[in-house]
Amino acid sequence: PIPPESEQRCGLIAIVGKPNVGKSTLLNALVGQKISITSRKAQTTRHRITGMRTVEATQFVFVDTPGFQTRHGNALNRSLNRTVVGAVNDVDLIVFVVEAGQFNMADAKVLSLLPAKTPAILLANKFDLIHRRAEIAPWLRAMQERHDFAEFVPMSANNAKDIERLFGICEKYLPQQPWMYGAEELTDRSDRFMAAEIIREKLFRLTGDELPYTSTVIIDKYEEEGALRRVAATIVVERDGHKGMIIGEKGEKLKRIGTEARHELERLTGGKVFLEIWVKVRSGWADDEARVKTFGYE
Ligand code: GDP
Ligand code: K
Ligand code: MG
Repeated sequence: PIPPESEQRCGLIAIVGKPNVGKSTLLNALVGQKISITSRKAQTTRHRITGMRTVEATQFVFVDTPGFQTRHGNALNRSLNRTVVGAVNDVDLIVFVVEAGQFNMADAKVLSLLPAKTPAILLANKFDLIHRRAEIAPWLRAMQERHDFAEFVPMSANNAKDIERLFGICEKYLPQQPWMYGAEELTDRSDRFMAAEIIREKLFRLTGDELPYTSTVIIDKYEEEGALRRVAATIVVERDGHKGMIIGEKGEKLKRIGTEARHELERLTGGKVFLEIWVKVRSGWADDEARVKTFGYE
């Protein structure tokens, strides 16, 4: 039963941190379904991704963000950083994610963006990788001197009990106000958007280190015929050499990217998917403000 509006609680929670600390893994665990793509590479998340979870009278609206980019100042990275800066303002709570026991310049840069007025939780993720837990105490003292954190949560994003506990911690920072979304909604992103993201995830996971930063995916066609989806997508890269890396010998690599993406899209939509993927070279696209915009970055 849906509680009356006067009893509903709802708030925005931004998940921020440097690349690869586990923000998107955390969002997916909180929402209970994969809505944000993940990989071992930086720059996997390039958009603000909203995921919701409604538990009894409380609706948690989580916002996953790109990792803040401190290296190259190209147009794409400037856009990613604007997304991060935009996401930390006007939220009820900030979850600042770091790897437990670690803190470097890239973490410090993100920390400096947090508005002092907004309560922030220090989430020390990947706690499963810490073998000597006693070492965490001095690290935590140093962290508390850096920022006035409202809470400290050592945990692992892939541990279900830790995720349950996190809901309880976040809840008290959310105001009493009517829900923004339906009780069953999980994300505000469309299946068309998810299709581009899923293809990009497979591309990131199946190719070498050089590629991700200079590649993106655009959807040329997304047609629905009952339960069937016809999708055509283009992977855009910056160099001819990169095109070869994606296609692979006898087209094997591109075929694998397509097959894995198709299977995941079929799970997501619950129907059959026909997927065609093309590869196109647009040299310097990530340096070109206009092109970055046309390719869907805010
Ligand atoms: P993001 O860039 O901060 O969004 O990080 P991702 O969610 O893409 O995760 C980066 C990598 O860290 C992936 O390979 C995840 O599987 C891994 N990861 C995330 N959370 C944990 C955790 O709690 N423990 C361990 N061991 N690995 C994790
Ligand atoms: K990542
Ligand atoms: Mg991410």
